[in-house]
Amino acid sequence: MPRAYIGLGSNLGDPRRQVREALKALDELPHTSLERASSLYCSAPMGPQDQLDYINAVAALRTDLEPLALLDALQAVENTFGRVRTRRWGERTLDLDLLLYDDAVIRHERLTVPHYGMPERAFVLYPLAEIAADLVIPGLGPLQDLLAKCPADGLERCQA
Ligand code: ROI
Repeated sequence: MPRAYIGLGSNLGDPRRQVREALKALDELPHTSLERASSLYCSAPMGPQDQLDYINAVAALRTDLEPLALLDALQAVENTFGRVRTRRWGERTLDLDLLLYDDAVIRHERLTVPHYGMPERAFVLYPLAEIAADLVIPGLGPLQDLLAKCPADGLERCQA
């Protein structure tokens, strides 16, 4: 079964609870199971600074959904959490990003895989390394090399 990595983020409502509930929702998707989940991390916002800190995590899924079907399923979960999009790079109740799908490189109008923001995003790379330290990312190289170039600036594990 293909393996997909999903980035989770939230900074509105009750972010910890939303991220935990979202992990459950991922495990309940059709033809999909949650294989691993990172700890929860607290991170300062990337983008406008006048918003609350984020809770972030990364999940590994096993799924028989094709990439675009998985994207649809992720967006449906975001919607059930009442996702509100305010401004660009603004606060959100739940963000689910399809980061990686096996070794696929996808350039589709709705979907770019590997996710374009990965190299700069400590809140993606560090949780990902917790569950997949040896990963080699198509087109980007070893995860450990990306980590070496991406300061953890303020990212903190914040379980419970
Ligand atoms: N900043 C952090 N720290 N975590 C996120 O998940 C996150 N998501 C986003 C933007 C607005 C870019 N900033 C973020 O979409």
